[in-house]
Amino acid sequence: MKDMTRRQFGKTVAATAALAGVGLPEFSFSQASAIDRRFPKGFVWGCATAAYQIEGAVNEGGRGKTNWDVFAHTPGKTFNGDTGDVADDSYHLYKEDVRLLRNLGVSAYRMSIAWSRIFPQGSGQPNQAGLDYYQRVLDELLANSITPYVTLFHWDLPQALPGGWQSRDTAKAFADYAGYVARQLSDRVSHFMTTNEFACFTDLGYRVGQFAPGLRLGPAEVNQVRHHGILAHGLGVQAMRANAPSAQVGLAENAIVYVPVIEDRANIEAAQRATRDGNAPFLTTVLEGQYPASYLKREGGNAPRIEPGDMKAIGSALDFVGLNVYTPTYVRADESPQGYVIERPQASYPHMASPWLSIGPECIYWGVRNVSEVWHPRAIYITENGCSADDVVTPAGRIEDTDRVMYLRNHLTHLQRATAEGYPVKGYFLWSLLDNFEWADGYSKRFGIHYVDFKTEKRMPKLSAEWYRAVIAGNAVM
Ligand code: GBH
Repeated sequence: MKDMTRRQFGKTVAATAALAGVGLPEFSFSQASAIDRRFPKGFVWGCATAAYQIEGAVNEGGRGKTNWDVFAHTPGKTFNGDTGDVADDSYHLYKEDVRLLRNLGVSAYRMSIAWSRIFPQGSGQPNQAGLDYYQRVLDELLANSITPYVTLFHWDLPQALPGGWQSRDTAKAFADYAGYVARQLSDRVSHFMTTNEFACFTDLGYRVGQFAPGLRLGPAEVNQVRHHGILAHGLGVQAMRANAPSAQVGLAENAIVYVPVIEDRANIEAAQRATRDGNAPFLTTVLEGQYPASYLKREGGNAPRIEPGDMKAIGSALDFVGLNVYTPTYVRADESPQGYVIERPQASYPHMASPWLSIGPECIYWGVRNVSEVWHPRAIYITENGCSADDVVTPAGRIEDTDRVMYLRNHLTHLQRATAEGYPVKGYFLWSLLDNFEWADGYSKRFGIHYVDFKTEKRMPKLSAEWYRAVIAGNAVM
């Protein structure tokens, strides 16, 4: 088939089918594929960022210190000692960033609010300058017909809160902050996400120690931290409902995505069982309003201490579930009591520039499908998807990130399948608009579709930005 054009191939297929006595409808191959690749009308296209990763200006506008300021300034915690002190300087350059969004043609932008700009001490007195800043950013977006989707907590925790997520009071402080922001900003914002990725600000911060605050606690304490994380979300939802009854409220969660090794009934069911188990302390509990019995049994005496009202708050109904999807976890049905086994990646399994970022684009389809079939949420958004790549600027000043385009195009192909099969996925936010502070990896990993020269803060569209613009214009995989 090497020298065959697609048209010839189509004819051959049709001829073969005719020979086999199978009637094929009259169609041209290229037309059919254009139709198949389209997304539903009104599909939301956006880009995502987070406050500490882009804003900089850590000492301006009355902003209070956060756990990430402290962590990044602790020697040995981040690559090269990098910090978010300046980052993309979006605090000052936000109008330029909105211009980039506008050039892409996105209809939405997912951004986060720095809690410590609104409440420098985490609770108590709000800071008007912080609120004013976000009102300016939101007004700039709205003036450019870009709908803001706002995350309230993307890991930058006010340092002044005693004990951080080890304290139950932090969940209550979050609810006060969420309610206040909902009241103040719901004139400009109709979609809010409470928290971003429970496992990252709980397990990675308090068990693995790779993220702020860099602790390695035991299982009982870790389960309590996890409980405070989902409790913050739940109390936050309640506070937002009370203060902004018409707002759409959800969360952004990097649920583990289980991909059946073979797409047959047994393995698909295995993937669904794994979805409930593997996400037990987080998304499963949030969407079911109780910890799975198997989780409580497994944790035994280390299970979290729960107070009256906690589970009701945690299980608050949501308007949408946001999924941050990057990598697959392959699962196979087996005869074990749990009914499945997880396949670890082989040494030769391909990944993007970040070693953890295994390439398995069907994960975006299974992320949507597993969550839909297990919990039937009203709506799903892909709140993050994207990749790191070893971008270089050519002498001609271009960034030809064909590997990122490959990654993104393949994911959209599988996301389009999810929409075509009727799963309720309403939009897609590409991570990220800009290269930015990649947490423990500092500035060593670039996820942007715009290149940022961190010496000059100059932004340059990569090939992937040009590609995304075409996707949005065509509302189709391009
Ligand atoms: C998201 O996390 C975040 O929401 C976003 O802020 C971030 O910039 C983006 O993805 C890209 O990373 O080093 O092997 O221990 C995605 C989930 C969890 C993936 C932590 C990387 C570290 C793996 N991330 N994980 S490892």
